[in-house]
Amino acid sequence: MGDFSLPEGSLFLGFDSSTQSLKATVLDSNLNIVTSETVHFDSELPHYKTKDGVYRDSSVNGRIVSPTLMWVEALDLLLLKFVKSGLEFGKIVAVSGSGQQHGSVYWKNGGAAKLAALDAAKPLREQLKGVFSIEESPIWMDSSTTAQCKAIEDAVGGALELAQLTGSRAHERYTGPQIRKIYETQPNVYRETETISLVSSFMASILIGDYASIDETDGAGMNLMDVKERVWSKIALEATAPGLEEKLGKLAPAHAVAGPIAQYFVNRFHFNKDCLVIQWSGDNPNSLAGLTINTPGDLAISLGTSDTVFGISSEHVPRLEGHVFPNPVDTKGYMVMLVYKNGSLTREDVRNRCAGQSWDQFNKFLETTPPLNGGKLGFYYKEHEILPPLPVGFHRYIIENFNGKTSNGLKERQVEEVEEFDAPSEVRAAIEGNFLSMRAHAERFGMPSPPKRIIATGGASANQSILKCIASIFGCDVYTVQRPDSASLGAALRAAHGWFCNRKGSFVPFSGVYEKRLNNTSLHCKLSIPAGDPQLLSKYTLLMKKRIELEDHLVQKLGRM
Ligand code: ADP
Ligand code: XUL
Repeated sequence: MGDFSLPEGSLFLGFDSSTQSLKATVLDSNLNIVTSETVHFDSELPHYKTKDGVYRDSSVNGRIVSPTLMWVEALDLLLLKFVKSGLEFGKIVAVSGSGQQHGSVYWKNGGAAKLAALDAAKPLREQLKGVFSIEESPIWMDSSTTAQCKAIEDAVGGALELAQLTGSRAHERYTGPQIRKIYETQPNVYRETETISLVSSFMASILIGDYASIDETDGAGMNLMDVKERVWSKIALEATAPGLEEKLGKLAPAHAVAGPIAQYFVNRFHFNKDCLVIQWSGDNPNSLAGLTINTPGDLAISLGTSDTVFGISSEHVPRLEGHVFPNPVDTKGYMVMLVYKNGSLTREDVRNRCAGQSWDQFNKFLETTPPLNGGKLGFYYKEHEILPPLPVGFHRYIIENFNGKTSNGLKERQVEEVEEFDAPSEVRAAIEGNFLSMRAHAERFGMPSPPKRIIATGGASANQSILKCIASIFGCDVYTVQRPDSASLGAALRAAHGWFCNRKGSFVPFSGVYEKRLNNTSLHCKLSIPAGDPQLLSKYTLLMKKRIELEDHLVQKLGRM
């Protein structure tokens, strides 16, 4: 296995540039968390006037963007916070990061020259103002590209063909359809764009003072990459926009060095000039790394702005639902994932409407309502949902006399659509709905059922009442890690991994980096909630089937694709 010791006294820095905030975690050479910081966009950078870190454009159906410069200013601010807290920048030997997936940045002609000439006397924001051909980056919440998705799928021979080739059918938030829309609607802007970055490679570009490659894992979230070969797909590129390969640059594996840290950061923050920037990747892939998921039976559930379920797989089976990416810490395997747009923000909406804006009250309702909710099922789409592809809207049903007894056929049960539930039932319907849907789609996607265990992460994984519902509905133990931000932790771990690979001159197994240190507090997964009662599980199985029937019916009536 070789020597996996990290230099004594060294530090590893991992960022997470996500929808609502920029976070960072610093690990020491034993992979213990030394410090962390967050910049919350709405409250700490209020002059951008974002809500939840984004602009929802009411004039264009489904257009959701974020001001690109806000991400830059957040980096200025976060590094200043580290200066104030006395972080010894000179000890950081490698940096990496996570970006919200699919979001894209458009550099105007001349952008590279600006990046190379950053002046350490000035903040980044001042210097990067005006370098983007589009100032508002489309992000993963955007759903304005249905026409482009259809055109791309048609051009490559259908949705399943595109999934076979790139790992996913066309999705509105994916970068390829977003680029095609820009090419179609703003051809001049497309023409004057020198380089297109993902959020991940954008942030890495600032750190190296040059355009960083897109990494092979986050690159799979574009509908542009051949997921088996890990190269740009000529067919997909042609189906998207002319002259695109040139604007995307080369792909690089996630463990590769993007470049040495730019002189700007050496002069302004006293980083060591030998500090390496390891390729950034997507937030979900880095969470997979941060949770050290390496067993096919383990599933991770991330409850952040989006809700995601993911695990690993040794093969690529193309499907219309869900996504396949290259595993960011394995040169051959895959990562499989399902994504829900109505995650924390939709739960917050239910909390605000029904529980006086208080998680405590929300949890009280969860604890005092019975599992199965007396057959009350809800579908809450505050945003256009991805899975299933349904528009904004709330739908509530009661399955009469539902007691979950297996002897009665479901078909005989009466289902009534209702306008509202009482507040406690609404809270339970929202949470049970989240996880019944996740379980049904995960099973349909071929994910392990029941999973060996679930590791929960993201902001809402701090909520024990929610975790209890997950354990009952999935019928397995639920684990958590010390901190809910596995994406920045994973980025810091990948920084250490990339540093090793660079020292060795080739890929080394990721497990070598963390195996001996697994009991360290930052990596240690602890059992949070044991698997629920098996009888309750079989009742939930029946309720899940009913929910899927109702969902299929809604998709037929209202679905987008
Ligand atoms: P991101 O995907 O932007 O990184 P986070 O993982 O930081 O998001 O999660 C932020 C979300 O966590 C908030 O929108 C909030 O609703 C949710 N959250 C925080 N604490 C709780 C809690 N106790 N119960 C439920 N949700 C919570
Ligand atoms: C993944 C996705 C979201 C974003 C959130 O496909 O769209 O989970 O990565 O940051």
